[in-house]
Amino acid sequence: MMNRVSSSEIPAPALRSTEPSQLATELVERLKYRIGKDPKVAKPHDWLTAAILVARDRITDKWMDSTRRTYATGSKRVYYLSLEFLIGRMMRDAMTNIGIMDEMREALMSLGVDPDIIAELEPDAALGNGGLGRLAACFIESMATTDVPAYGYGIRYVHGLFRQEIADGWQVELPETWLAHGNPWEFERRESSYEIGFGGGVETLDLGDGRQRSVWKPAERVIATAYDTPAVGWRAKRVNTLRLWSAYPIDPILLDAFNAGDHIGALRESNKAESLTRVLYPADATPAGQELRLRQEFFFSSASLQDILRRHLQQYPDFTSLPDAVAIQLNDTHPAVSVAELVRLLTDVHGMDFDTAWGIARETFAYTNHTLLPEALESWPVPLFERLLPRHMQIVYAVNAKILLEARKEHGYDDQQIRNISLIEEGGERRVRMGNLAFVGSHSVNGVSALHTELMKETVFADLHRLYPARINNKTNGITPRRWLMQCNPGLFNLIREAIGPEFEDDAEKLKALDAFAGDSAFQKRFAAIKRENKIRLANLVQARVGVRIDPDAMFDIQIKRIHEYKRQLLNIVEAVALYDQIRSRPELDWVPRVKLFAGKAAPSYHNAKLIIKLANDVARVINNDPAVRGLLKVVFVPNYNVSLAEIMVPAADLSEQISTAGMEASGTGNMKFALNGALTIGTLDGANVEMRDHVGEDNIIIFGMTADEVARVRTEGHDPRAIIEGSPELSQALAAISSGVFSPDDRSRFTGLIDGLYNHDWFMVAADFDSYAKAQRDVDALWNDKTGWSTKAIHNTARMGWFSSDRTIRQYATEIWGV
Ligand code: B1H
Repeated sequence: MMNRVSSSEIPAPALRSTEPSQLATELVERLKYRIGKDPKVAKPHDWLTAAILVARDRITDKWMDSTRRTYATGSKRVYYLSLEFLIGRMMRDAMTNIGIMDEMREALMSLGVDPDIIAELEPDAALGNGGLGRLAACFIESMATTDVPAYGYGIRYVHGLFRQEIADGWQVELPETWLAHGNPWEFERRESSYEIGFGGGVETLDLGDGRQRSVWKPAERVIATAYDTPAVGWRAKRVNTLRLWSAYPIDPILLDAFNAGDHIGALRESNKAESLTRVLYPADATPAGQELRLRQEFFFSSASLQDILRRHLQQYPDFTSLPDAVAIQLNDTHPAVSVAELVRLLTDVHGMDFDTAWGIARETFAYTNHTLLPEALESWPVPLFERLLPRHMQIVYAVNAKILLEARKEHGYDDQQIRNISLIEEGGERRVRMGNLAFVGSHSVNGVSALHTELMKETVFADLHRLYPARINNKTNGITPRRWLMQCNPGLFNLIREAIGPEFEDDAEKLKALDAFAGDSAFQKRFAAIKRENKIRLANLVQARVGVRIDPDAMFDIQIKRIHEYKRQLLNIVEAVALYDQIRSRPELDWVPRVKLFAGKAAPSYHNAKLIIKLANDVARVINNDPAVRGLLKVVFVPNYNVSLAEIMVPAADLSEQISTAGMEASGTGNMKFALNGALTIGTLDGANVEMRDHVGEDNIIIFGMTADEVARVRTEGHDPRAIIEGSPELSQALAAISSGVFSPDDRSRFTGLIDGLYNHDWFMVAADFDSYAKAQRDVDALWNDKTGWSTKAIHNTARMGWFSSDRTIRQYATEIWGV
């Protein structure tokens, strides 16, 4: 940092050859000098590390190039703050994007190394729970691809999302250890370390001229140290940085205590500090609400902001230019405490007055909301917030006073409206509302699908929206077509390239040209043959992991996502039970052979979600072993769902289940991955399904069930699920079977409570939507029997999903929110 040189003084890196022979030379060199192994004794793991190092060195050249370019051009920087980055494996992505994939395979093979075996050894970086974390990972790749100078900021969890095992049908959580063999992708940056405080009190300094300054005196301090991972865009146009923070103690060991014989006490502080970044909270769509979580949120927010401000001062004289040089995107409310922390840093540390600091904060931050579930809106008890972050509590109160005054004086808000927009939830335990803080502290508040954004305006943020009507906007989610087509489905990728040429590689909307082939029978055959290959690959995996044989000529009907009642895996399982009944009672009918596949993790404390996993496994055991089914229906729960497993399941799907209760899935992104890979969707008019229907056309998607408006109406007016169930013989029979223990002979009442919930309130409309869903499934069967018709629709899906590229989403963020 000290001796800054201008970019013109540094020669551009010589373009390195990508000849396999050159790569092979580099592999052996890295193996010897960086890993210290002779090729003769190197283990597959050593080769993996060597391959990553060869790729990383080439990426590093581009990385420095990108960083220099950002400095030289004075471009605005985007900071994406997220407590989750669900990255998955990095090697294939990085090598495809820098264009050395085939050459590297050849180089490894020339050295007698099987590239597929070493690729399988790379751990799946699971620093996230589900869609929100995976979206952040797609965005990081798309920001590099679209040449947006960006940094992702997050936490370097030692243990990411738990590994799921299934024991006797139940989910068991085991620790995940992605760093066990080291992480060759990252660079430790000891010099980028910051102190982070907690607790203590606030002192007021008199500055003499009538002005005062607050000084926070924290009682505890830890160090945040940066670890950087390069994020390569398509064709390596740009390489951005993912900067993850790790917590360290200020004193690694209290030597006095140690020498006095207190060996445990000597390490207590150190353990406490390091525990901050040890594990990812495994909650999804429901916040953990634990003190450690608030500490994690503040820790990474403060470290990131200190880093951003330090970088800003290297290029600018002061912070008045911050909103012109910096855009900070808050990925949900998890980093929302950043709003107060930025105000604190600007006022208390850098001497700015409060109103100016507040204005700068609001111009700099933007907030993305990812859920409307009331239980998911983060809030912290005031006593906890105040104890951990006393100065931030004062800032929250000061902001609140300002906003409430404005609302009352200028907008005539009544008491109820004031209560709704307040940063403090009153009545009962007082709590700090992080959603409201993020809203008022940002110039942009976006939803993640058109429907979700409209519902945001009508529900959670109705009164804030009236106060700031220009603030809420929509940015429909997207997925990166590199990982979710090019890399996970090379067969389909090559077929498309042959048919329409390579333009779609740089602009996914060019996939449209494939529409012309939808009715072409020769093309349909090749499209179907690739799907079949992908299904065989999945069938082999299922055989190996679950021990169930599945027929690649059956329809693969797949629901993979976190297990949650609103996502309604239960609806799918109940329908499987109803179908099972029918196949047995009407064997003369021509049933379409189907395999219903499930995968997903449940939050460890979410009782019903874990019970639903057990139900899927109990139902699977009975159906798969009943000779009367004649193999026409199989049910499979594939354990330990993660990004790598999705990369095998998504390309193998014929039918994609996107069946959430309308109004509850903010967007969904799995829905997009399946359709892009030529699956038909059966889904509700929820989240981004609505826009998918608009793009693929209503003939190419199967929509069923209540709309969001209908769900809202039924919930306020009340409905009678018992009458609905009694009016549907199929449903009654399926529920009676489950409830009475047909699938759980060892514990006949295991599912009685779960099914009673459907009779008594049916909050998620499982009973209310059942008949419509079952009918839609029989329509799907009819479509399946028309092979040509099915292929046509599948090809239209692939052709028309280009708009859902995260490159499009990022371009919209860039122009409409970030101004880059
Ligand atoms: C989404 C979350 C989420 N919405 C709290 N909210 C969490 C909430 O650990 N926590 O406390 C973690 C995650 N995740 C998902 O975001 C939505 O449910 C999806 O519909 C959406 O596609 C995805 C990305 O926008």
